[in-house]
Amino acid sequence: MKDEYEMIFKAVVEGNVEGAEKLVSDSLMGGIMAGELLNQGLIRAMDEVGTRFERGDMYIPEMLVSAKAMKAGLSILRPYLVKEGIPAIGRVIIGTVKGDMHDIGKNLVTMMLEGAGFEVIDLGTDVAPEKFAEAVRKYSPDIVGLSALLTTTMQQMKNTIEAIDDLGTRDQVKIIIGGAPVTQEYSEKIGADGYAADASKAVNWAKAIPHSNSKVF
Ligand code: B1M
Repeated sequence: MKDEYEMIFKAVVEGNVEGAEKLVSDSLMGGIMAGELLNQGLIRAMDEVGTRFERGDMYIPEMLVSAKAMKAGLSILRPYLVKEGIPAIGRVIIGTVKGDMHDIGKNLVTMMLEGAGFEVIDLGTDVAPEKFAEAVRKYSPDIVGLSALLTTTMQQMKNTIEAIDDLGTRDQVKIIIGGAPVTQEYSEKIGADGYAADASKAVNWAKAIPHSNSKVF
């Protein structure tokens, strides 16, 4: 394993934003391929972050800083990945449901999915069911992710799934839901395909389903 990969891995796991950015930039200048830096450095690091989080060796604030470092490195890499034609492993549309402004968890899930190699289209917060449905029609994602933090906005997840069902292409997309008040049982009740209790589990779930919409970054 090249030293550069190890240094990038360490910078991301330790949440060293400037370090990750500089190391990725220097490695590119040194002639290392962007795809290798992505897989051997950034994605491997976020896998490690997910594993440590699941073991209880890492907590949300640290995970957020690692995700930030990964994002900083990824922003340097992105134009080179386009040039190299490295495909994203799948396309995800994500958002916090209507009436709900909480976005820290949703942003964490987004960053972890990007770190795992997914293209993520983030619709933001307070996203109406029709807006999700419109985005599904426009972008044909593999996965739709819905986040809700309030018991009062959970119902919007059901409404959103119904709006997506109405498009008539429900078999082409998988829907995952998450957020503090959400449960596996609720996910089954409203017809979602999956539930994740945290960002790391959301990534594992997303990686495990088949993806047809891989596209260049
Ligand atoms: Co509000 N808030 N908040 N809040 N807030 C909660 C959720 C609450 C539990 C606090 C409490 O009373 N104890 C409570 C909800 C009660 C309930 O419904 N049962 C509450 C309330 C009541 C409110 C307001 C109504 C308060 C008011 O104005 N009276 C109001 C609502 C505004 C609105 O949305 N319309 C409100 C406002 C706010 C702030 C704006 C101040 C701020 C949000 C800032 C922001 O997000 N930009 C805020 C915050 C910060 C919180 C708490 C303190 C923290 C939430 C958080 O960011 N956690 C929260 C109390 C708490 O949870 N302890 C609370 C960290 C984050 C990383 O975790 O979001 O759970 P979480 O995400 C996790 C998992 O859930 C999962 O992965 C993430 C990472 O592991 N996950 C997914 C999340 N989405 C996923 C999607 C997936 C998969 C996994 O697939 C797509």
